[in-house]
Amino acid sequence: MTAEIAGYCALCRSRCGTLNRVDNGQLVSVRPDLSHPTGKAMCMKGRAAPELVHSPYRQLYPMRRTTPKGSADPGWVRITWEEALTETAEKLARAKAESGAESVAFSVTTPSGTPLSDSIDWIERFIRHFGSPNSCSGTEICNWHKDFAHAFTFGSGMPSADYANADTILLWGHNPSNTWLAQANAIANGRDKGAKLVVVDPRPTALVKQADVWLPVRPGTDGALALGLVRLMLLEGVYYNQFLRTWTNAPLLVRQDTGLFLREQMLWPDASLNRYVVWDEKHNMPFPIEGDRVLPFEQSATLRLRGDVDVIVAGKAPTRVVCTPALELLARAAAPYGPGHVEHITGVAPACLTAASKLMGAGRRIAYHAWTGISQHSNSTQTERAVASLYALSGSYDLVGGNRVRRGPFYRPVDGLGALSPSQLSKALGADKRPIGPPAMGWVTARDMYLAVTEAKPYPIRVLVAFGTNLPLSQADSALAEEALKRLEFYAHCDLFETPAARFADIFLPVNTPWEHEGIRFGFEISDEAASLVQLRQRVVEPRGESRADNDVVFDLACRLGMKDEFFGGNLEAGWNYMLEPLGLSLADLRANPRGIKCEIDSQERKYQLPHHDGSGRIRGFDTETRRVELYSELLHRNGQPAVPTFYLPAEDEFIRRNGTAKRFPLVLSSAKSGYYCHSQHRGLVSLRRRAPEPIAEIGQGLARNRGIHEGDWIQISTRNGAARFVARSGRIRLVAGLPRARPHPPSDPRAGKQQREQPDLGRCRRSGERLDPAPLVPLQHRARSAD
Ligand SMILES: Nc1nc2c(c(=O)[nH]1)N[C@H]1C(S)=C(S)[C@@H](COP(=O)(O)OP(=O)(O)OC[C@H]3O[C@@H](n4cnc5c(=O)[nH]c(N)nc54)[C@H](O)[C@@H]3O)O[C@H]1N2
Ligand SMILES: Nc1nc2c(c(=O)[nH]1)N[C@H]1C(S)=C(S)[C@@H](COP(=O)(O)OP(=O)(O)OC[C@H]3O[C@@H](n4cnc5c(=O)[nH]c(N)nc54)[C@H](O)[C@@H]3O)O[C@H]1N2
Ligand code: SF4
Ligand SMILES: [Mo]
Repeated sequence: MTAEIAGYCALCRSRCGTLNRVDNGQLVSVRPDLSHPTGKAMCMKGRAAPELVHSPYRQLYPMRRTTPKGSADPGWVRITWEEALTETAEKLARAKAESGAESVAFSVTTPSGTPLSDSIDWIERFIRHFGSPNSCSGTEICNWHKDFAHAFTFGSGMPSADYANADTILLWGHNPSNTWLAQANAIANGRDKGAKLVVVDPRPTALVKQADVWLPVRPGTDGALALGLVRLMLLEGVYYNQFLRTWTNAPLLVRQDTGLFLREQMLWPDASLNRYVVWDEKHNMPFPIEGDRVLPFEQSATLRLRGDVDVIVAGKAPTRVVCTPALELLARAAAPYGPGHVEHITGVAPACLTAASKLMGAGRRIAYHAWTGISQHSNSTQTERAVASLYALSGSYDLVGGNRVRRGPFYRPVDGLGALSPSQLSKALGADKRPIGPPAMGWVTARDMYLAVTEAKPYPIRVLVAFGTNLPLSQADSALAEEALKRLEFYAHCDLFETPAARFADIFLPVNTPWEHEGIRFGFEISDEAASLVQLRQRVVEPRGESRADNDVVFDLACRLGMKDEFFGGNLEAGWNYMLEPLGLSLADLRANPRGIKCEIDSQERKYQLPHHDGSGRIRGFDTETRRVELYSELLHRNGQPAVPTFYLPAEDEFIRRNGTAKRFPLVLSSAKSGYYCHSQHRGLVSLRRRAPEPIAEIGQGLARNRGIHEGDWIQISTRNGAARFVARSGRIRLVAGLPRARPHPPSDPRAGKQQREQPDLGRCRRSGERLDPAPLVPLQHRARSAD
């Protein structure tokens, strides 16, 4: 029997609308559903879904290890789900009772590069209601800067780029043609309508080849580049003046003695309010303003934005204090980044900088996205601040053709946010070092988690439950990752395959692909039409073996651990209906409409300028302390961080500089995704592996020449932490339209000088001293233990 079932591919953030053909219970093909708002195209990964679903390498039964951890073979023996879940629940309950819920950590794979988007809300609910503040989910690598650090400037995560209606499309360390196909499609639409394209990327990607301006930045130096652009735009006066005055904290005065905003009661102690203070140029005096009331145009036009002013601060002895408008402080932070200095640090030629700034000025609607190119570096918070401040100068936030804050569909969230008590949250690993960073939300870095396992610092992590994740491969320091996984008292791992991480598990719980279970999606992000669609993805084939959905595992474990009420008596459908209720929908409605149902969303432009519902005359503003876009962040300042964007060298460069090892490590390494795979996955799918059989290192032509490396040679790359082999590809750098020929490779660390030619250690792993023999690669997920 053949059928074609509508759905969407959940393998990555793109969530492309699909039509899935099933023949006699087998998924045989997947093709784009052109009627779906994200269904204009599909990539090879999505098309390879039949190979994933029916892969002979999948693990289909719960298993328990029988050999010591670290053994090449875990000696899996098949057990029942009942045994597996009873034991897992017991271990969690015991650790919680003896050492607190914080002694149980969770490792959660990414919803942007796996189908975990089906279950992430319920998993987070489970973790929070269980009481653990320690969830390790790659936050430090790919979402902290855009989903959270962005809020230091705008009070929200980075909103969705509306490329299709933009005047300028800015891709900053983001390559959607490989990583987010529906957005690549929207970019093509925008380009067809005349949008200009600016790409900031060290590599000549496919989109770079179409770009109007390419900024080939030296990896990790994006902060200096963004500050260079801020400087240029301020100098040339091409910023959106009225937006800066009305909607950012540019005019608010900052006390130079404390770094805090000047407040009304500092000047007039008897004032009943304690508003922020600005300087009125017309009357040459300070006056107070509220962040969430709009000044009439004539008044805001006379606010001082540049230079210092002296004010008299009240007190026992009135004191003269120098104060500076926030914009001036931003301008001073950017001042050192003249074109020559920027070129020295970043390798980007001055002409490219000028060309880019022309496409980013006021009056242009700029849609941008900045992703892993920024976030994977240790300086990403400040880089994000610099890029966000640059974006603020354009005033494009929440404009059609800019970055859109769409609200809705208004379903009931279930992620359990707020369920963790402040005292539990304060125990998050790393909270002492990064109190307003990811630990404040219960997200911890892999490194902090490893050290809590191996050194019991600051307290021991005894148990780990992993929903996917392949820590030794996807996070830094594989050796430490393996050591930590080995030392855990108990480790339960949910996955489709026996991966290098799963090989350390005590209990393996087999989950299945999105084609084997239902999934629900509230909004598809890329356009108003997509954002309003609520869709229940149908089960397309029966679950293979005894595999289950992550949601089923979570609901079952929750009930065993006394969270039955929070998990709707263990009934996922009841939980989904609870989410749907405010929309006036039920699962039955969605099942009857497999292509989804359009729901109401709020997609008005500039929602920040709408009035509050309370009739007070106040406007919504931005969700920041000053209710304005924060060019100056007092919050960061109070937490010992720079209040205006500041460029730091990435930690590795800094380490090398301090320790004088530039001679040994003269080159810069960064990372990019393959369009054929997600992270460490999919290497066992033949149609994909055939296209990209080997790990690739792209190197500049100059470097290749210097080292005598030819296209296709196997090379070894060594860092302080280890070594790995790759096939060399020396990218062909093309002329960028209308601009001087860019350098083939951004200059490596200028301090390294001619030591560039020095050969690194070849042939041995630095950590283990083990010889790395160039044996042919085998798929990572190659160990089939059980069959259907
Ligand atoms: N095919 C595929 N798609 C995916 C994924 C996948 O693994 N495979 N993963 C998903 C996930 S989890 C994520 S987070 C997203 C990530 O999506 P992207 O951010 O688009 O992913 P990357 O390719 O890692 O990085 C984007 C670009 O940053 C550039 N880059 C590297 N270093 C720097 C730098 O220092 N500065 C700048 N400006 N650019 C730099 C790289 O050359 C690359 O072209 O993709 C999602 N989609
Ligand atoms: N060198 C390098 N390292 C990187 C990156 C890079 O580009 N280069 N990217 C970084 C980024 S952006 C991220 S987000 C992280 C990702 O890091 P991880 O989250 O560790 O991602 P993967 O390596 O793809 O491993 C995902 C695991 O989840 C399993 N899996 C897939 N689907 C499901 C499912 O539905 N349920 C469950 N339970 N398991 C499932 C897969 O089989 C696989 O074993 O890696 C980071 N590390
Ligand atoms: S881009 Fe590919 S993997 Fe991602 S959702 Fe679309 S078809 Fe699936
Ligand atoms: Mo990611």
